[in-house]
Amino acid sequence: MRKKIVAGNWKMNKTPSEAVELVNMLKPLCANEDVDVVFCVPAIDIIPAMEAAKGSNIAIGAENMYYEESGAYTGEISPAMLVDAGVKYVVLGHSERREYFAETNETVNKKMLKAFEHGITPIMCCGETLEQREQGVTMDFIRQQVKVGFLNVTADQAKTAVIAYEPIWAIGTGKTATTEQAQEVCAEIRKCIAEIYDDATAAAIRIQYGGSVNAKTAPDLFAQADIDGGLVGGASLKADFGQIVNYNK
Ligand code: G2H
Repeated sequence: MRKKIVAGNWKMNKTPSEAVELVNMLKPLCANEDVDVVFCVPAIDIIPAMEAAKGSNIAIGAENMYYEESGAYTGEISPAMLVDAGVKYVVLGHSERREYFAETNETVNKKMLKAFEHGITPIMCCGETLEQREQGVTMDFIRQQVKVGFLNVTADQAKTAVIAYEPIWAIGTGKTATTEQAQEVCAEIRKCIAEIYDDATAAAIRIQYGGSVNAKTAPDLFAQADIDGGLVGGASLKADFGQIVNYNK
């Protein structure tokens, strides 16, 4: 049985002091032993958020990371920096990073390999544009993202990974994919993992849905056979996140 994982993706929101306020507000609302709860926060908020989350079930994650160990890479954050700060999860290849910061399947793959090397669990994002969906190439595109993203990742590593399926047309638009659309693609992603590795790896890997998830849509989405939780943007900044985490109560 896969444990559900519900992660907030704060994106570029909340100053360090606001981060502490938000964690303190959400802490009592996010207790649910059936779910792994993660807040992926801006780099500058990691340490204060971690302090504020102490003693709770909330793990703090990063929203990005570089694939080199250290050196002349002005503005970047290394895997060792995240590990030293106590970070356990990192979002990689979010569509906003692919669109605005030139992330490619290849750079995502380098980051995936580094994350595993340092014992950080990657939450690797994939998802199609509206145009791709309408052209009927959704799965070809996502398969490519998954296959390149997981290049040289071992089966044992892949078993611990998280994939977030986020259709780009549903991100921050208020348009959630229907439960059927989300389940269909998540099942195909699991099939793709079975093809790359084996059935045991496909059965172990956790696949989230992301894209305008809210307290109303979460219960149905998370009840699907191949949806193991969600990556939540806008609604992770509000009390609603507690309801999303407690989707089964
Ligand atoms: C998709 C999601 C979080 P939102 O980007 O990764 O954001 O829930 O605001 O659509």
